[in-house]
Amino acid sequence: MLIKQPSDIPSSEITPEAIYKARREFMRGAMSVAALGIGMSAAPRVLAEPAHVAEAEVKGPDWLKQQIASAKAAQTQLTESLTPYEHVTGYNNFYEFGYNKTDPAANAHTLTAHPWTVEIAGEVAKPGTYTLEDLLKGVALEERVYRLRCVEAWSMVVPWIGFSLADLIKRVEPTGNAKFVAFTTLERPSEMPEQKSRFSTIDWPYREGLRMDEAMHPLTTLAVGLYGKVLPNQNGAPLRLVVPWKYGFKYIKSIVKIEFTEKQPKTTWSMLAPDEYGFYANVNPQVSHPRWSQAEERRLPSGLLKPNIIPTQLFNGYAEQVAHLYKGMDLRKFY
Ligand SMILES: Nc1nc2c(c(=O)[nH]1)N[C@H]1C(S)=C(S)[C@@H](COP(=O)(O)O)O[C@H]1N2
Ligand SMILES: [Mo]
Repeated sequence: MLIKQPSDIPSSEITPEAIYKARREFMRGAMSVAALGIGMSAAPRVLAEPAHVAEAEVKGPDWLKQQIASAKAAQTQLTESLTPYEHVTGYNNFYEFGYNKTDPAANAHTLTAHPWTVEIAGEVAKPGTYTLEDLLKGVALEERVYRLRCVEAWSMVVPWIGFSLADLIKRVEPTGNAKFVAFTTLERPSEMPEQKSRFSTIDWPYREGLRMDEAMHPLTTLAVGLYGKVLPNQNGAPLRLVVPWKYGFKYIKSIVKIEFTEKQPKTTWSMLAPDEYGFYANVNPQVSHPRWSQAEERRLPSGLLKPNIIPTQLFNGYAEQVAHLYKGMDLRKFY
């Protein structure tokens, strides 16, 4: 995949090849811009090639499609290969639509993701019910290429389209009592078959949460798209969380409520199995899951002949950006 100006890339991401490609892309951009008679500062950033999907397949209002299509590449770009669109949208966890990896892609077409509203509640000066359009008004969307590491020890690299949760938080003005942010997924059994199941062990709706400083971190993203297109339902349309240094179960999908709280909120997986899944869920190769090691991961696409096993990195490779949030904390205790 492609990258942008070398000055935008943190030293940890730089490889000789990356520097070479960045220079080449920069020169190419500068040349085409010069040919148009525009200044150097307008050199285009390089985006992932948009998914090749039929327009009829992409569900969402025109204003959203336009806003997504005009997203710019983020300041820093990862140089690892992207996981192909078919895998990102065909191998999912979204238990509301079934427990197998292919169930969400097969079943999530029943979800009505547009129109959509999100309730902002709790310790905040501007609570209320906001439409998706309200939430995105004036927001400059970015393409952010991040690693996603599931607690089940597989991973992907996804070109999300979204914006920093911090931007939204600032707009709604949390009070001094807001210490945590709690998120809730839609509960609509008529469209989410597992919510009707009498055998489900999950206490719906799906819930997640972050500490306020984690929520305000610039890497913490609200995504509305991927691969240059509106977020497919199986990936959590129309709005889902992305917290790249944490395990995938923190990336709550199809969010209908964001609540600012004084106390640490209850979260779905830690309610279900508190010894196995914690509130923090920071990716950590040294802290094993009670039933398996977290030292390595299977990077998708992965097959029997080419399992593509790679070492897992502390904070999923984002330690330089986030380790300070946990200074002095015992990461074994607060898993
Ligand atoms: N509402 C809801 N959000 C969810 C889940 C879920 O079952 N329901 N699964 C989580 C898990 S375990 C992972 S790994 C990611 C997967 O995101 P993806 O399917 O877009 O890769 O979504 C997370 N968000
Ligand atoms: Mo996961």
